[in-house]
Amino acid sequence: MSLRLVVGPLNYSSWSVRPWLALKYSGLPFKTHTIDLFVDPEWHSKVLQFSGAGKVPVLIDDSLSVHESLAICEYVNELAPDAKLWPEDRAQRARARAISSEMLGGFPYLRGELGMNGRARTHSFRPSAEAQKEVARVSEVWSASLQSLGGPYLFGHFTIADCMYFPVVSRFRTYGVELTGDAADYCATMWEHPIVNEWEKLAADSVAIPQYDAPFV
Ligand SMILES: N[C@@H](CCC(=O)N[C@@H](CS)C(=O)NCC(=O)O)C(=O)O
Repeated sequence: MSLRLVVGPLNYSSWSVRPWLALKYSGLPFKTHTIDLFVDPEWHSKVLQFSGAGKVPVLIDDSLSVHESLAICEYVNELAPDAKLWPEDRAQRARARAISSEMLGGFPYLRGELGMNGRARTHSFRPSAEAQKEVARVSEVWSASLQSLGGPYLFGHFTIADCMYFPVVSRFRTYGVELTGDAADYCATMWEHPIVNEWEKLAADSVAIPQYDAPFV
């Protein structure tokens, strides 16, 4: 086994951050290969060398190439079952998969209006009514899980569901989204996780993508 995770700049590439967190948490040795999306003139052809889908992340394991963030997290879970990246209880596992899939396919306004930019901050951002509804839905999803299992992570211990929702935690900080109760506590817990702290350092060193920084200057 020789794992290489192909990612975009981790400050911005929310889909890349998700399996990066899962891999880090798994304890499996892996290398990170960053392609400077939108900055490197060859970025698109470089991504295509790893996946015909033309998007990152991609996990390379010897001759195998796995694209799609959630599929990569599933593969990591199979390689490192001891990390228990999914809850052990079947019903909880079903719910963790459901809310992870909801993240993958949903929240278009949140994703569109609150682009991920881990090191940027603004307090003047006003989300649309649609984005506000999605923020409320995220809080509801978090609260239901935290109330059911008592936290501090969505399913008690850290799982793929936390990896899938972390970019939203980061967006809420970037855009000054005010949270209360369970949602606020959950975000505080995530910001204390050592792997999240490691991501913050990498995000700080990411290449700058001017069009993604423009709303903050
Ligand atoms: N559903 C995919 C989404 C991947 C995706 O959209 N990645 C972005 C970077 S965060 C990308 O490669 N963008 C380049 C492009 O769309 O050309 C996943 O979960 O991995």
